[in-house]
Amino acid sequence: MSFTLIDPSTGTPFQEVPRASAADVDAAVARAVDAQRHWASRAPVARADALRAFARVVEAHVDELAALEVRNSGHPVASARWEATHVAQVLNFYAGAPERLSGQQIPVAGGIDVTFHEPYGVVGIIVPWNFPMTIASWGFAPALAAGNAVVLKPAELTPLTALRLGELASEAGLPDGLFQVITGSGSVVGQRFVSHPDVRKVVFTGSTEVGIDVAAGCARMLKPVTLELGGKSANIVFADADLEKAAAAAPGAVFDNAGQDCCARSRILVERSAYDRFLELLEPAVRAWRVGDPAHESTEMGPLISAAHRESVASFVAGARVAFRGSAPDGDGFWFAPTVVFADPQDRIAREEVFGPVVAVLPFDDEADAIRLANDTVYGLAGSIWTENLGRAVRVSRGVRSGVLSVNSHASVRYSTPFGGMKASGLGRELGPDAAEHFTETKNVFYATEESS
Ligand code: TXE
Repeated sequence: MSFTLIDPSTGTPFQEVPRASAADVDAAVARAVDAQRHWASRAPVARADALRAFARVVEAHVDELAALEVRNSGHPVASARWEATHVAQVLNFYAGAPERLSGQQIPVAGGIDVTFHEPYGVVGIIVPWNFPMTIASWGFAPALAAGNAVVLKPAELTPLTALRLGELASEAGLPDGLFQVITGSGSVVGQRFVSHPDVRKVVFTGSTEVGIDVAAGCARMLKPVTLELGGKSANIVFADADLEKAAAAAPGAVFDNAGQDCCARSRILVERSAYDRFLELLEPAVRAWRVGDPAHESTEMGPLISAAHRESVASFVAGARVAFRGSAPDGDGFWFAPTVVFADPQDRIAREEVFGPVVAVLPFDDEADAIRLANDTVYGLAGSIWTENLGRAVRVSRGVRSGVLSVNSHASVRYSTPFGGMKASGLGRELGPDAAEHFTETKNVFYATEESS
């Protein structure tokens, strides 16, 4: 059994990929259990060196990985190269962790009390199609660093870079069975990660609906789970902001990766007194957004991932009040032009995750209204605040219920800083200084020092 991959920029089928069964997962987990035991017993510096070697091999294959992502996912080549480089950086960053996962020594009477960060064992990672390489690495790099083995399931639509990363791990000398990539459907492979007793932690990135189901399954197994789910993030523009800069940056904040980004600032909230001026500045920036062949160096946005997804995105725009649009190529491929719509807070387009190059613009009256509107969503992943007033930047960034905010910037992802959502956007954090520790459980040991009589 297999499934067919389709090049999203041409609509052409180009490769078959195997569909694993639950029995295949069980066999992989058995290999992982064995590999993990040896891996965890290696000296911390040996695990660090192995991860650095993996990072170096990834660095040497950045162009190849990027080309795979262009073909499989339609990502612009410059973005895909950034993504592959980011994977190497994430590995390098967490290569520092094995030698830094220190426990505590706690003062107690009659002996010594020490804590250890014990790896879970085997970690299951379920990855979506929007950022196949980077999201995978946010799970596997810290999980491996903490002494775990990893079984990883890429999305059905976009498995190629994950499969190649699995091969590169072996080339770099990681032990057999330590990092295995298993292609297949969510309902079979993903669910087996949830139900398998030897998979001791699950990391899931995807839709909120499936994430809830995965969390419920993990709860039945008393299994910890990290969830990175949907978003409806606000880009809040105050009248005192540098409006030119805010308008120039807004398209990138929502149209990057064709809007298929959990951090997409898909609502622009603009203070009423600056509303007309901001839209005047936004229009040329949207029209200048370069949509086209993802293999071209200057392309800023490629196609959507699939025909079905394009239909879903289009359903949001049908009947909406379109302000203006950018352009997209005609012909085959799942193209969709960047689109700006006027919206009211209760409109579907202002509430649900579109996951496409569509942004809703809404006015607000004052600071309190901006915070209220930004929080008027079930989600709480990311967001941006544009203002020249420092006090306001502090107040609003503390008032918005989101896990990742930026002021006068749209930066959301750095391997060295924590990433994750509040409310329906997720549970737990990835990346940053503490991520390796999240793949361990604390063991407390008391060593009695009293002499036995
Ligand atoms: O996600 P799914 P889909 C949102 C976005 C998108 C929508 C649907 O709005 O349009 O979700 O995308 C695996 N048990 N996001 O259908 O189904 C699946 O195989 C275990 C936002 O691709 O959640 C894939 O590997 N696993 C999000 C992964 O889960 C299961 C990123 C995600 O698939 C499973 C992606 C099951 N029962 C989608 N069913 C973001 N905000 O970043 C599926 N999977």
